[in-house]
Parts: sequence; C-alpha cells; structure tokens
Amino acid sequence: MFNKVLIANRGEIALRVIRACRELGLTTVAVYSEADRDAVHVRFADEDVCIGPASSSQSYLDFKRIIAAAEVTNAGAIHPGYGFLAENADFAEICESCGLTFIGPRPHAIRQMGDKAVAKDVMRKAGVPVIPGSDGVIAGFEDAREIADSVGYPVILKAVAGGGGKGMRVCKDEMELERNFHIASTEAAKAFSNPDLYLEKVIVNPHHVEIQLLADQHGNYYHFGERDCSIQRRHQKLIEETPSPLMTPELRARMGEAAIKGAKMVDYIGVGTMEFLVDDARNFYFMEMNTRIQVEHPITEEAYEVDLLQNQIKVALGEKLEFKQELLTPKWHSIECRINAEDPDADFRPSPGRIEAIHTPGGPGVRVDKAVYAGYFIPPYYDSMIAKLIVRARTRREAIAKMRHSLDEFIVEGIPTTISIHKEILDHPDFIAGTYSTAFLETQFKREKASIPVKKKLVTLRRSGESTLVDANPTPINDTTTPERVEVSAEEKKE
Ligand code: MV4
Repeated sequence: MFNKVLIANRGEIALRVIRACRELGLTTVAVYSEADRDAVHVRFADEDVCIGPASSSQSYLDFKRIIAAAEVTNAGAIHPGYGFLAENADFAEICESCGLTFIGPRPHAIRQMGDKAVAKDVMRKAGVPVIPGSDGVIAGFEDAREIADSVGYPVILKAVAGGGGKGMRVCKDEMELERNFHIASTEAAKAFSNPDLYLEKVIVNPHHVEIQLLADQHGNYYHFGERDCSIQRRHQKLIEETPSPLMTPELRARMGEAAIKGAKMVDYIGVGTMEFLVDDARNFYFMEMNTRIQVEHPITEEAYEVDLLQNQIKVALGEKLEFKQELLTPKWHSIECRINAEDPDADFRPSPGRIEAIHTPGGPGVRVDKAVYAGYFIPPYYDSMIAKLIVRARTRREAIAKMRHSLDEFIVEGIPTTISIHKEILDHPDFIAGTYSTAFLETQFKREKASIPVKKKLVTLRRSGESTLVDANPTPINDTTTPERVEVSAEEKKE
C-alpha cells in the first residue's frame, strides 16, 4: 500500500497521472530537470524535486536520482508514465528491492516482452497467431535463407532488442537478404548492444490494430477493444481511432480473447497493449506487447467511458477489478490527433521555442491533454509532442467532423506544429472512407501544398476572420529564437 506517488516523467502524461492520483486521494511528487523548472507538472504536484541537468540521461533516465528523490520525499510508489523508464525491467526490479511499488507489470513480464523474439515465442505457445517466420533468433545467413525460402519473399529482418520500427529491413529476394542480414545485425549491435535478429514474412499493407488490456493482482483480465494506429509517419503515430474502421464485433472478441490468453502467459498485471498487424482478409498476427500506459490511451477512455490511469493505480494498490467483459463495448467513436512541435513543411523537423499564444478547442466531446501554456518555452531536449486533441461522438462521421472543427479552433503561435497536416489528413477521401492502412502516408496521401518554407504567419488570435500577415522572422530576442536543433537519442524519444 502507498499514499504518495512519485511521477518519473514530464509533460502531459505527468499531469494526467497527477490528476488520477488526486482523484484517488493520493499525494504526488514531481521530479524535474533544470530545463523543466517552468513545467506544468512541477506546478501541480504536491511536492517537487529537481533531479539534475536537462539531459535525460542525467535526469528522467537516471535510476539513482529518481530513487533518491522517492526516498527523501517518502513516496511509496513510482509511476513511470510512458517512454523514459516505463519499460525498463531493471528499474522496476530496483524499485521493488528499495521497497517502492513500481506502477506497472512485474519485472519478468516487462523483460520477456522487451525481447521481441521471446515475446513472439511466448505468444505462439499461448496459441496467439504470430507472423510466419523464424523460431526465435536467426543463427546466421544460411539459417535466414532457409526460413525465407520456406515462408516466401518478401521477408523482413527485425532486431530482437528493437521495436517500434527501429532496426527493421525488408528484403525482396535472396540477394537483398544476404546484404541486409549483415547490415541489420551490425546496426542492431550498435543501436541496442545486441546483434540478434529474427525474420518474418512481410504482411502487405497491414493495419496496425492494438488491443487495450487491464489485469488486476487477483487473476481478473479484461480487454477494452482496439485502437487503429495505422496513420503513422516513420513509425511515429499521428492519428489513432477507435473503433477501427475494419473491426467487427466478432473480430474484436477473437482478438481480445487472444490478447488476454497472451497476457495470462506472463501473469500480466496493470494496463498493457497487445499490438497486432491485420491484413486485408482480416487475419490478425501478434507483433509486440507494450507494457506501459500508451500515449493514445485517451481514445479508449472516451469510447469505453473508463479511466485507465485510475484503474492502473488501483491495481497497483491491490484492488480487485469488477468489470463484466460482456458489458465492455464501445459507447462512442473516438479519435486522437497528436500535436507536435514539428514543422511539416521542413520534413517534420522539431521546432522547439516559445509558445506566444495558444487557443485550444472545447465543447462537448472535446478533450485536450497538454502541459503547455502561453509564454511556455518548449525545451529542445525531449519528445516534441505538446498536446493531444481527443474527440468523441456517436458515429465515426460525427467524430471526424468534430475533430476537423476542433483543429480549426486549435491555434498555436510562435512555433510551427503538426496541426496543419492533421487538417489535410482529415480532409482526405481515403481517411474519410476509412480505407487506409499503414501505407497511407507514403502512398495514398499526397500533400496538396508544395513544401515551400512559409515566410509570413497569420496572427489569427488577435483578429479572427480577416487575418493579418506579419513578418514571421522578427528580430531575435534572447530565448524566443528557435535554438539549434539538439539531437535526441532514440532512447529519449518517447514512443
Ligand atoms: C511488419 C510489417 C509487415 N510485415 N512486419 C513497423 C513497426 C514495427 N513494430 C513493426 N512494423 C512492421 N512490421 C511484417 N512481418 C510492417 C510494419 C510496418 C508498420 C507497422 C505498424 C504501423 C506502421 C507500419 C509502417 C511500416 C511498416
């Protein structure tokens, strides 16, 4: 049992956790880096501790500083949010040995799901459909060639320590397989300190459909349907929705049951997500399991009228869940757009800097999860997501309309954001028809506007309607200029 929670994270998810703790009568401790002194999570937590310099490796990723902050504040639990230490089995283990509750699954479950070949093996044994390919790690090129011949080309090489698209190589024939095998293995060794690869047949134009799971410590397992996350750019999700346009109640039941079977194999507890690829014939295959609360969890909360964060914490407190699976059906259609401080006209280059003005949409069925405000300076050291716009309505058509109008009302001045590209995607006939796959952004979607750097900006907040054109490049005043781009390591990237 615990009554004080340290949040080992920042941004909107730290604020989301603070709110859930408040509602459960728990007090909160924020930790922050020197770059986050003015961050919202610091302001709204009951206590706060500065844990180090801006660099994630010396703050939000540093076990010792976080454990020390928990000890000096007498916190009883650590909520890791997503990214940073959320899927670090060693960290979860150290929390336990320090007498701190890690709000998440047990270390063994995190560790098994973290090795993608082990995870696949566990799921195969549980009877969950997996993508045809190697039985675990490939021994060498000869081994890879034999497996590729038996499943048929094209095949894909994946790093066992990778995930989320990192370290993947598609091979259309034996020649490419030979070349890529050595490249992929060398890359994996460099990026993940583990050269091991596994091989799969390529699923063409798949849909990315993930199942939300929730389990307590008393053996109760539930699923809260799916989220369709097929709209991605370079493995970064842009838009998520539930229900998926390709889902049927019958398929949802089968995928949900498969996901629960898999979770039971590792005695999973807390919230988790089973990712599947679904092909055009609606065959589904296990891909990865994420052992954390996800960025896109709000669409499930909205569609199912459930508070996943509160439930995650209740499970960590040892409470028993008393849902009835047959009553867990989507009540709403929900969509989320991730608003990033990135410039869609400059290859999505991060655009940290000062938010001069911000107006967020509202009204029934509109939710904005964010931790930024007018005058806030977005630091260049962390993930570029600044807000999530989530809507819900009774039908998909109404949800799309509500999202489209809400995007029009979402104004951010001072830095470029991804709001404009979301409007274009929502206007696209294939998005509106629901006939998109993971190939959407690269193939179906062609941006109408040429990528010319915009020199003038619209001051829409001051004069709505007839907007004024002003110089977008005013004389720099100390920190209002966009700082040099800081390379964020893959580890520091959130999802
Ligand atoms: C695949 C695949 C097709 N066939 N595996 C990308 C993220 C990583 N978790 C696995 N990914 C893929 N694995 C097989 N056997 C296609 C993808 C893929 C993808 C998956 C989900 C969402 C977007 C994607 C974009 C490109 C490729």
